Amino acid sequence: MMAMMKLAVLVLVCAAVAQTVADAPQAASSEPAEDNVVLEKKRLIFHNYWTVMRGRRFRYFSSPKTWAQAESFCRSIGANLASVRNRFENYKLLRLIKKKQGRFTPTWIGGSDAQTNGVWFWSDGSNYQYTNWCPNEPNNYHGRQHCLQMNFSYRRCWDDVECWERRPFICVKRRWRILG
Ligand SMILES: [Ca+2]
Ligand SMILES: [Ca+2]
Repeated sequence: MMAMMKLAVLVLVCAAVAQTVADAPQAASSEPAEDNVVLEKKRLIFHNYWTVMRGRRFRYFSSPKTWAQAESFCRSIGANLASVRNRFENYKLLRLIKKKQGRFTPTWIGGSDAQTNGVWFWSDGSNYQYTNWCPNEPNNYHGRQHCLQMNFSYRRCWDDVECWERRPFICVKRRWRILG
């Protein structure tokens, strides 16, 4: 019983200390308010370049890169190569390519089966469920096609292709990733 009481007192003391510690930084934190204004401005400027779609933001980059270079570039701005989760997103990304490029052109998105042939992943960790493969694709031609291009052929469908090919690409950001 005594031990229980001691424990209860200890818990109370710890709670009081924790509260004091929690209060302290707030009292001395007038600085971050200004930072938040700057951050908000940057967010707004940055936001204009991105197409918002159901809580995610997409951006087309026209300068051709290899798949790995493109993914690396997307990561450098806090994004990944785009995952495509459904038909609506696929359609909207095709329109985005057309709008930015002036024509339909094969474009990297974030699908890859480089780890194990035939097992596809999205580089942003999304579940790989929806697909829009062209007929007879992915064919892993010559055993060396491990990266996913969309907008292939007149059907504007998906094709697996050699990762070292250079393509324009689309990055995606989750909504909560404000900067970076
Ligand atoms: Ca493959
Ligand atoms: Ca192929």
